[in-house]
Amino acid sequence: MKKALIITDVQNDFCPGGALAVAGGDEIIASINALSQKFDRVVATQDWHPAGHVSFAGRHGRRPYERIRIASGEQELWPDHCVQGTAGADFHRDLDLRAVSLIIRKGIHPGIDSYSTFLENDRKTETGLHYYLRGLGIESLCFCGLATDYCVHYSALDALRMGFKVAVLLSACRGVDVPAGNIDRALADMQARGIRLIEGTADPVLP
Ligand code: VGL
Ligand code: ZN
Repeated sequence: MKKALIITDVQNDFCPGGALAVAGGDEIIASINALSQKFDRVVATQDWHPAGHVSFAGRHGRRPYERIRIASGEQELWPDHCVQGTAGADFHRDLDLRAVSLIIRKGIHPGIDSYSTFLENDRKTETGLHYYLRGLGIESLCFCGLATDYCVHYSALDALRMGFKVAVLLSACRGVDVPAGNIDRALADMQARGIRLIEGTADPVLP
């Protein structure tokens, strides 16, 4: 069975010192780099927002981490992050991109956020990633990267809905954990739905 590694949002803004820093976000890079050779394809994703994006608290005169209702539903508000073309949106410099054949950029529309790297939060706008993977005959996906409880969680769920076998490599992920307990809730949800949660990355037994 052909399998792909999906490296999620290992960008400066999600690493220590970044605008939306995830604790230990940079600690996972070495294990991600070591994983790439074990897959038929490696895809990297990038959160890639226009300035003034709908997920930015400042645009609504609110504070980061509040929640509001917008056209597409409930929206968490974040500090400005991963603005297109800025250093914060760049991949972390230590991430080895040599094996990456495709980079998917998501959250590119001013009025729609996107946690999933398949379907944006309006649940209609496609990134096109599943056509690529399907077209290559890939059936099994492994997720790693940032953040466990947002982009990894939502992407893994969509992958499952689209009929892929799905695993999440926990030691190669870190989460935001906002609100508190969010990582544990995300893990329980993924497990309950049949997503394989894998602890070590040394020699993962993939689905
Ligand atoms: C993400 C919050 C806002 C993520 C992206 O990559 O998990 N989280 N934008
Ligand atoms: Zn974002």
